[in-house]
Amino acid sequence: MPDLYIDGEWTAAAAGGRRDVVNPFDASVVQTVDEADASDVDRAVRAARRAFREEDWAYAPTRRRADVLFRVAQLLLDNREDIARVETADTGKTLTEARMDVEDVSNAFRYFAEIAGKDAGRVVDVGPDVLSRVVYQPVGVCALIAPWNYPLLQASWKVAPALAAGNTFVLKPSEITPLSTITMIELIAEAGAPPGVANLVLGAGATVGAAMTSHPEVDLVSFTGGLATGRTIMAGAAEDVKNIALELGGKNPNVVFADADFDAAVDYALDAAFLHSGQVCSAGSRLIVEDSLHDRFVEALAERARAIRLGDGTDERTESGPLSSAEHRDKVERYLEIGRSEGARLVCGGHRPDDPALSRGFFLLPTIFADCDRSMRIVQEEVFGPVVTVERFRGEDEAVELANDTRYGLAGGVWTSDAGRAQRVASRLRHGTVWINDFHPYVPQAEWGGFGRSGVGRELGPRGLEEYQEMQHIYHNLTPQPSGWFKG
Ligand code: TXE
Repeated sequence: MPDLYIDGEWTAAAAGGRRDVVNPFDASVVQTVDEADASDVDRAVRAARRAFREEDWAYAPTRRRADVLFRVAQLLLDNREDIARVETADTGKTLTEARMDVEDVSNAFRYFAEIAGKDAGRVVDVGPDVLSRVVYQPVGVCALIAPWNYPLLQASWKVAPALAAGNTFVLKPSEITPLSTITMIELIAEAGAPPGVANLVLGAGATVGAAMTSHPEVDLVSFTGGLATGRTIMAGAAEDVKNIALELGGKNPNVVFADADFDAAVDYALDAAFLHSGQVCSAGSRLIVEDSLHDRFVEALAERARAIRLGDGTDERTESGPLSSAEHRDKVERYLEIGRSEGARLVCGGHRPDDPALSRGFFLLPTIFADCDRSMRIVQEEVFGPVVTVERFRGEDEAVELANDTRYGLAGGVWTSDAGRAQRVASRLRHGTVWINDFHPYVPQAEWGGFGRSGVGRELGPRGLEEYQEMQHIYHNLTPQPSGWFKG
């Protein structure tokens, strides 16, 4: 079966392009898929426009769309194991994490199905002769561009609200991790989305992605990925004044006070930094530890980091997989060099594993740099690998100052047993999500997104739906009379 999905049909790329999808565990080819070009994007966008105008979708009762989303949520669970295995082969992440991702994706579909019709807008009181309503309308045709670290999850945070609000879309997963997204589109079709509502194109960002974001028939672009690409997309969207939502990652502080529960804080600092080899937009890659606790904390963290079991994601004993691609590992290795040359002290890791069983995969050892300071690039720039930097602080004010000394602002953690301090520090952090005595959890009911250069707009929560809605004021004069403004 061909891999592009346009106007309700599975179709090959017009120019016959193909691309190998590689398993990062051993560099083997998992599958070869169709590779679109700008002409396929044009077909897909036109199909989405047609469906927006003609299909029983954009202006159908909300129930119609919610039913489709509820069905997708169930189909995802019915196919959980198969999808998780595909995601593991594509990304290298552990099966345990991939299974959790599928459940989270199902929850996102269910959440947006539940809230789709909850808020019908409001009636504005203008007096008895006027019915004045402020209502929500779909934005139109959406270009949705997802990254490779959580391919299915991040696509679903766009697809589910876009559908719930009555939009049609063209979706592009990352060229290196398209497989689980193909399955998701199959399930959306099976769940009853009309032809042209959900369209899928595969291919490179510079060609296919750029054709999507510059297409004049696209009304909204939602993108998750790197800062540099986000800037390009934002500049491109200006031409047609498209609506835009961007999630661009972070350099997320994890602040540990000396009165924190030591074992829990060490354990979560490990998760924060090394889950999915640090390829998480909210990774706690910047550890900030109170001076009096610092040495003991770093020692305990390093002992645990050295024990992380790297391996094949399908092996249930594996705790962490490889990086997603050879190119991405090259980038992270350049940062290891930068860290060393800036004078950061390498506590553990810093190179590829010696284990011959891992030699074909894109692995790097969990790495801790201590004695870091905020002027260092390794502290300021998103490395997006299994690399954590450690800084020291004395007192609450310095902790806050360091944690906010970033141009990003996606997420952060605070560890302390003093509830007052926890709340005080949390509300001073300039980050979109703050965890207290925890790290990483998110829930579909709460907005996700960043301050500063972490992006524009929010995903999840009621606001995550609003991103895909236009507000419309409908003013109805119930007793029209001549106005008499012009006398002639
Ligand atoms: O991402 P890109 P890259 C960060 C992380 C990483 C860096 C670069 O620091 O090292 O970004 O990663 C598509 N027009 N994050 O280069 O390019 C691309 O095809 C339209 C953070 O791999 O941003 C893919 O589908 N689309 C992050 C998507 O953008 C374009 C997740 C993301 O790829 C395009 C991933 C263009 N001109 C990386 N160029 C997070 N926020 O979670 C590329 N794309």
